Formats: sequence, C-alpha cells, structure tokens
Amino acid sequence: MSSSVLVTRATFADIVGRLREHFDVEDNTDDAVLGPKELIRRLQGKQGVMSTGTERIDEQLLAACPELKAVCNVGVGYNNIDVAACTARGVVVTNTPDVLTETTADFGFALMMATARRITESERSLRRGEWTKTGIHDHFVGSDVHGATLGILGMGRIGQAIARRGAFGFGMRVIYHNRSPLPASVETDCRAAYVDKATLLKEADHLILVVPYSASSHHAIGEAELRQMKPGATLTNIARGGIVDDAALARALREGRIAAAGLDVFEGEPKIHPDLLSVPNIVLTPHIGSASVRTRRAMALLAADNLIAALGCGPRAGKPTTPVNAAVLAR
Ligand code: 8YV
Repeated sequence: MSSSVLVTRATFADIVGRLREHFDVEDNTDDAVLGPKELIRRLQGKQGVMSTGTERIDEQLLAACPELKAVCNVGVGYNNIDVAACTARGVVVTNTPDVLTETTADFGFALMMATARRITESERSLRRGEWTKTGIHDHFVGSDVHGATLGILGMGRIGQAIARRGAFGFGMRVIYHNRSPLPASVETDCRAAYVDKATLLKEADHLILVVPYSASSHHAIGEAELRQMKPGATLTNIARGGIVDDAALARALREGRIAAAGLDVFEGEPKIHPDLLSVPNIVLTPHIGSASVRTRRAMALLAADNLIAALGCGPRAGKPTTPVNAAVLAR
C-alpha cells in the first residue's frame, strides 16, 4: 500500500504530479492557511508532509499524528519545526538549502540598496504628486553603497553570497559576525573579516541580517543594539521576523537614530507592527527573498524529491538530499 502525504500549500501542479507517482496526495489548491487543528486533521493517516514556514510542526502535532515519518519543508529556514521532537520520534526533517542562496542574496542586496537610496520612499512621494520642482539639491539624498562598510550578521551560505556581491561588485569593506569565524579560505573568497558583534554594530554603514531564527537570535537587534549602530546607518532584515524588535526599530527610525530600514520579514507576519507602517524611511516587502520563479520551482522540487526519498521511494530511497536531522536516517 502506498504512503499518503499532505502538501500544505498550493504549489506547482507538475511537482504535485511527481509526488502522485509514488503516493496518495492530498494537496491544497485553494492555498488556505491551515491552522494547528486543521493541520492535525488533514495529517491523520498520513506518513509525510511537504510543509512551509507557515505551519508549526511541534510535539503536540507529532503526538496527534503518530503515523508521520517525514516533514519536508519548502524553505531553508525551519524554525517552524521542533526538530528535537521530530528526531526523538524518528521523524525525518528536510529543508531546501543551496537552491535559493543566490536568489536570496540578490534580493537582500536589492533591499539594502533600495533602503540606502530611498527608492520606495521617493516613489511614494512622487505618486502622491509631491514632486513639483526639479533640481532640489537634497531631494531624497541617501547614503552610498559602493565603498561603504557592509556588516553581515550571520555568515552562512546567503551571508557569504551577499558578502561577495558587496566586496567584488561594489568595492565595499565587508565585516561579519557569526557564532564562530569562518575558515580563512572562505573569508578570502568573500573578502570579509570577522568582528565581534559590538564592532559590527559600531562600524557598519549598512547592516544586513541573515542569521537563522532561534531562541538565541530572538531580538538580536533590539533597543540597545540599535543605539550602538552608526547614526546614518541602514538596517536590512531578510532572515526572520523576531530577530529585530520591530517596536524598538520603529522608535529608532522615527527618532532618526538610524537612517532607514529594509524589512522582508516581521514579528507576527503577515501582520505588520503599525509603527513600522507609519514611519517614512522604510522599505517593506512581504517575505519574498527567495521569490524568483526559477528558485521557487527548485525549492518545491527539492522538497518533493526529499519527501519521495524520505519515505523510501525513488532513486534516492532512504537518502533525502538535504536532511536536517540525518541521525534519524542512520537508525
Ligand atoms: C520561504 C524562507 O518563502 O527559505 C526560507 O527560509 O524564508 C523563504 O524562502 C519560506 O520558508 C516559505 O516556506
């Protein structure tokens, strides 16, 4: 008897078709967001799930879905999943690293540039009909990206790809902070230097956050850290909501302590802190860092192939390409 799987959100029809070659598939073409109870209901009798960052896979869900054997997330981040609980129950967890690195780095760089050069703030003004005379010498003046100091918090694959763009494309001095320094060869490849967090905050003209969300990165940028940043600096967050204290950021922007912020992720998204919506010097985007057609396909395909392999089917049976808790596979 073939396994049954749930695809939690609407995705590419041919990739659902690929899953159908191996499994009974329940998909969600309406793309309704499944709350915890509904998710548990739909997972009854299912061995696998292709999930997204929106669904919480926690101990309560695992206890209620004892047949579940594989959770294959579409996304490199997996803070929606209690991996320890999955491992304890022998549930394989996979994510989708690598395939989104360059696309997300492109986006992070674009958001940082839009923030530094006030692109959406000036567009909003233009659309309101406020551009009434040309040649105003200080009209939406921003800060330079080329030659500036780029600070990166979190130097994984995406952080490194952003560092390369800054160093080699824009002649930036690149500094980073990470749990531990990278090997010298990687630092040379990215032309980036390790600094402590205080130095990162003090010296970055443009600070970009690419650190995974965890209890230890919660509010890594809060009131105290914002006060350590350079006056005139910008802050860009493409990592996860909750890494920045959004209320503290809105205060820092309103008081002009930093120049501007670019946010793709928010605490409690898709709700946005109202104070962030009322400050002008901010660029806001709806969590689209990995959203190019090609990359979203690659992510869905990798997640589907991981699910096929994790449930013992296909050419990589038993060996999903990108496991998060490989220990479960070794059992
Ligand atoms: C996804 C992301 O859009 O990969 C990640 O961690 O945040 C995004 O690429 C998100 O995970 C939706 O599943």
